[in-house]
Amino acid sequence: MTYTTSNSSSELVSAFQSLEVDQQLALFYFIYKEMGNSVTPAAPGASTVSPEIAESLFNQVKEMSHEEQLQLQRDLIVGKNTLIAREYGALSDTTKLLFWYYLAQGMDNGTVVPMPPNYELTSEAQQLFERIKELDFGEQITLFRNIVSPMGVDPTAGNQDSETGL
Ligand code: 45D
Repeated sequence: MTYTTSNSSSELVSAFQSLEVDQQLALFYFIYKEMGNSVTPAAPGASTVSPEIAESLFNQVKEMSHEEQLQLQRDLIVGKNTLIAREYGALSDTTKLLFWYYLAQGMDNGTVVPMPPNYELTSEAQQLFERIKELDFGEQITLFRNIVSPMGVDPTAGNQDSETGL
């Protein structure tokens, strides 16, 4: 990996990972909302991003039912060994981030299961959110890459899963 991981970032990553799975999803969505239009998928300098690959993975998810879409996102977080989790695991970190960005956009345009109305963060997740808001943009990107990087299953390293046979 070519970017550096600062101590404060790894501490925030651990704090993020220690939240319950649904809280991680909810917080990540609130982060997306907070970032608003500051992210342009066509951002220059995106050397390791493969929009076509993120998009084709997203297109598979788009076809699923809302229930399956939610399960898939939970599975990615807990590292369940599924076909999509392995496809995800083969992406570069920035492409993983772009894939999450497409999911969040899908939530806003009705192709992906939306957040339940009035869903609230726990105080723990809310506190983490406040700390993330204080980071500058570059630090945020590094943090998000470090959050999405270990999700899914590394297809070159995963042990066989007796349940899925993968
Ligand atoms: O029913 O260099 C709950 C690129 C409760 C370009 C739920 C970039 C129960 C290259 C679980 C809450 C653009 C890649 C339901 C850079 C319940 C480049 C559902 C930057 C339904 C720098 C919750 C990209 C759900 C960046 C479904 C910064 C939650 C991208 C889903 C940032 C949450 C992307 C999702 C972010 C969150 C994406 C999908 C922050 C996605 C967040």
